[in-house]
Amino acid sequence: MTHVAPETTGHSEPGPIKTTCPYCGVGCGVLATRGPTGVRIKGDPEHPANQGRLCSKGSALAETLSLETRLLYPEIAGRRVSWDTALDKVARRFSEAIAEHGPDAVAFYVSGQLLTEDYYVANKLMKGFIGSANIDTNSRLCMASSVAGHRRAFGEDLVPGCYEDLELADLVVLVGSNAAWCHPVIHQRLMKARERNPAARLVTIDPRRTATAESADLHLAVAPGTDVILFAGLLDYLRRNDGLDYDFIERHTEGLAAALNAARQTAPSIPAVAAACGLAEGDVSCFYHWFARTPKAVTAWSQGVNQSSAGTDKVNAIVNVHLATGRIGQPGMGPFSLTGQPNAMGGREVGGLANQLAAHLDIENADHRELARDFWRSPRIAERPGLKAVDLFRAIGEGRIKALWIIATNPVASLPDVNAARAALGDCPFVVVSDCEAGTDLSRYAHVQLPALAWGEKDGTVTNSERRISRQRAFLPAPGEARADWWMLAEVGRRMGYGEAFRYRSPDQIFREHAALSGYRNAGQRVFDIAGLSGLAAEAYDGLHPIQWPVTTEMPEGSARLEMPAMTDRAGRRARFVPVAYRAPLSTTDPEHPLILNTGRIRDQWHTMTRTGKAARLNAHLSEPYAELHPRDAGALGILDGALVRLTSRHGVMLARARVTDAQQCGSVFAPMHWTDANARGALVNALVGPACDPVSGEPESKFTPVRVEAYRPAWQGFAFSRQPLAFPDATYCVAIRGRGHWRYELAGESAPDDWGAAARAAGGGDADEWLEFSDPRARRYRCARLSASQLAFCLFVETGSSLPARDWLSSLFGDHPVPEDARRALLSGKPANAEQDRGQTVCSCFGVGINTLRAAIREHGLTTTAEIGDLLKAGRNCGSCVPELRILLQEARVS
Ligand SMILES: Nc1nc2c(c(=O)[nH]1)N[C@H]1C(S)=C(S)[C@@H](COP(=O)(O)OP(=O)(O)OC[C@H]3O[C@@H](n4cnc5c(=O)[nH]c(N)nc54)[C@H](O)[C@@H]3O)O[C@H]1N2
Ligand SMILES: Nc1nc2c(c(=O)[nH]1)N[C@H]1C(S)=C(S)[C@@H](COP(=O)(O)OP(=O)(O)OC[C@H]3O[C@@H](n4cnc5c(=O)[nH]c(N)nc54)[C@H](O)[C@@H]3O)O[C@H]1N2
Ligand code: SF4
Ligand SMILES: [Mo]
Repeated sequence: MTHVAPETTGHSEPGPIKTTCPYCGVGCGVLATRGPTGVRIKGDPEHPANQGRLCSKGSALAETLSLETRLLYPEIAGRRVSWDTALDKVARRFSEAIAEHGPDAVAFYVSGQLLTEDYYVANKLMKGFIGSANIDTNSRLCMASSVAGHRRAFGEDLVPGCYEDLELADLVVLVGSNAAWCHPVIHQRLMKARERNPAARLVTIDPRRTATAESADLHLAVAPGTDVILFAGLLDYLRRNDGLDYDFIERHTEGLAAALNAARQTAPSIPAVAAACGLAEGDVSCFYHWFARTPKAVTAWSQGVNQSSAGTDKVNAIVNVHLATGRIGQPGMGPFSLTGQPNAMGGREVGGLANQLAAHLDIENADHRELARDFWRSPRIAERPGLKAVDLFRAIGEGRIKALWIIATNPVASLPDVNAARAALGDCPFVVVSDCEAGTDLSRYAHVQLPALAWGEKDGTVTNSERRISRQRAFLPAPGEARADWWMLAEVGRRMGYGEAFRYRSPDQIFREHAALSGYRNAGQRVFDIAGLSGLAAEAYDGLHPIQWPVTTEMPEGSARLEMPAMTDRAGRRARFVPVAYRAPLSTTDPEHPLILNTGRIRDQWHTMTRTGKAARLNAHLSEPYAELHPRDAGALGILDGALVRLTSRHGVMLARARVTDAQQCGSVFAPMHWTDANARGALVNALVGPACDPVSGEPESKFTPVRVEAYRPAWQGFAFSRQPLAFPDATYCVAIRGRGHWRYELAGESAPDDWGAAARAAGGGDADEWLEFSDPRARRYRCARLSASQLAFCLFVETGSSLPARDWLSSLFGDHPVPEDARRALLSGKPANAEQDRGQTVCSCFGVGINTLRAAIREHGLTTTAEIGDLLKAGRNCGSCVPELRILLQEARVS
């Protein structure tokens, strides 16, 4: 089932709709066109964030729009009901819980993937009408440390810079950011700028040698968690080497002396910094020297900074060096937090976090509370901060939350210590889940499920990392009975007795209200002010061009940069230095858990894979949960590249495929966060991660978990391919990967069936004109294949050892064509007769170019540039996301 194409409804093909990519915080503009063969997606050349570019995920958006696994109707206890029944029930259960136990007995847990309008309504309902601040968001796991750091430094959550600054800078420092994979279009803009300005330098600070680090002039592979020392050392170095801008400091800041003192104690010398951070002295002094003598410097960061028990201190250690040098809010200069989700920034504008109010008003400030209440004409207002995500789930576990509504996020996959979160949800008396998808790991905990509009159907605004508000526009009809999130929230608000305040008919009304609140009794006190947009009529809202806040009567065109310090000066505030001292991560290794687990993202998947997992080409890049280990650690543990491993922490266990690489530092392991029970049994990384949080921001320490890694030796392992989805209930490890025309399963189990032939027929039997089988009981090896109408329909390869063939060739046989005779003969060997045909693991997902093909072409044709690779194989020529990996292959060839 797919969205109905316009032809079938008798309309002619409409022109492209301008919208915004639903993935990362870069916020790329997208042109979406519905045509007879489906939806076509292109980068919007007029959108300032991407100027026409899209990364691999954005380019594959059209492949993620199928309705096959969508939640399309409201359900209570798994049975379809009408919207009225569902909404009445939600409103009643929330009202009853509040009447009986007070407003703090209910909670919302929402998401940076909501539109600003949805987010605004959720926050207004909870803080202004229910009267509790128990609304928190997955931004707690993501941006909270940056928010807290900004508020400590600027008195408000402000990101002074813009993307152009990264291009104008002569020095860009990326801290804890794998931008080549996670903010690919920013990375591409950066790479282009370096071509224009070859003197510009890039420094990356990351324990791992990532694809981003490969493109840098200097990579500082810091010991995990030590960034505060590195930046405190930089501040002290600037002091010692006449690098401070005392004029700026005196006029616009406060607190320098204490910050300098703390810096000197934390990081007294370059050798001390180098030793504490595990770096070479020469590299530290090179970085410090470059920073000191390059006025146009931008320091951009992401989760390697935020997701730490010292995350807020890391942010302030970075902001301190920019304040000390006066490099802020000017072209090519500044501290720059890269946001994760498409509307991470918008959620902060409406106050979606439990310790904010709305429109950058402070919940701790009585005047601000009065202001919001007055504007909303609400019966009450939350008096104090609510529960932050990890505390919220702890409270649920303790039975203190009687009704919970989860919207657009999957806490049983993405929260730390998910086993505890699962137990908590299982005991919660009333759980509502709004999602676009059915059958997520979360859905089984829902008493009520509400079907939400997805990207392409929903309509509203989002704000990207550079404060740019863009429209997401619908270009598809609403499927089934799916409705907008703001509508569900408003309907529940109405049914709880707050009809007057929730009488919204369309998102433009909500946006106008949000914009008006930002300007309400503001007079320059709050830099977040978009009152200039509060008069947008529906039509103007529909046509809104991307615009950066603040937008006021004085600045109707918006503001690329926050003219800092002018902005904070005008608000009557000085920028503050925050003294920071090093605090070690909260969990420590012990002989049982000697390695540090670092977690994060891969290039072609988005979070829990509910959308990217539908696109075959995105699944080809890195298809399986993996754990990256340094060769020395792997050697000591007897772990081979490609073997299965078991990771154990104090909280849980996970299985994954080992990748042995010296890009990983000794003593640490990296595992991606994407796989969930919905597509991989036994491979959930957050089963391992503990609940330790930054004491200031409440953000979990997702990058530092002590673990043990050991070889996993199952009784059997193998893989299967099938045209239909299958179940392998006896496998302990089972990863389902959607390919083109087939499903692939990676499997392992602890007890083998007595008769593999019977087991295979039970799993993948069906109409067969041919059943090929090979079995070698002594080698404990079994292989079979089923052909139907001369096409390959199913195959299974299992054995005790791990000498299984590569999967690419078999997967290529699942097209619409009969299996050719020579391939049929080679089928059960799993390898083509001519071995050259095995492309190897996919590197370029747009054109399906594999690593073996690339290596061979580089060797045989003596290719030396990515342009030459593009000319010959097209790889890297569409979205460009694989270009950093192509460079690594060229480099590898040069070295050998
Ligand atoms: N492909 C893809 N892109 C995405 C997403 C996705 O799911 N997939 N999600 C989006 C979201 S919501 C977010 S928040 C962003 C995240 O974007 P990033 O923060 O760039 O991504 P991560 O992989 O989480 O982590 C970044 C790096 O931090 C490093 N790191 C770990 N510990 C430390 C440390 O102590 N110090 C330093 N300096 N670095 C450390 C890790 O090794 C990792 O390479 O990506 C966004 N973009
Ligand atoms: N170990 C570890 N854990 C992490 C991280 C890490 O680096 N390491 N990163 C953390 C970070 S930064 C983040 S942002 C989180 C992300 O974690 P989650 O927010 O849990 O991940 P998603 O898969 O994005 O979940 C989104 C859900 O919302 C649904 N959805 C999408 N759009 C809409 C919509 O418009 N309306 C509704 N109602 N539903 C929608 C999707 O179908 C999906 O089920 O994970 C965090 N967890
Ligand atoms: S960089 Fe990629 S994922 Fe991020 S907004 Fe742009 S196209 Fe989407
Ligand atoms: Mo995030």
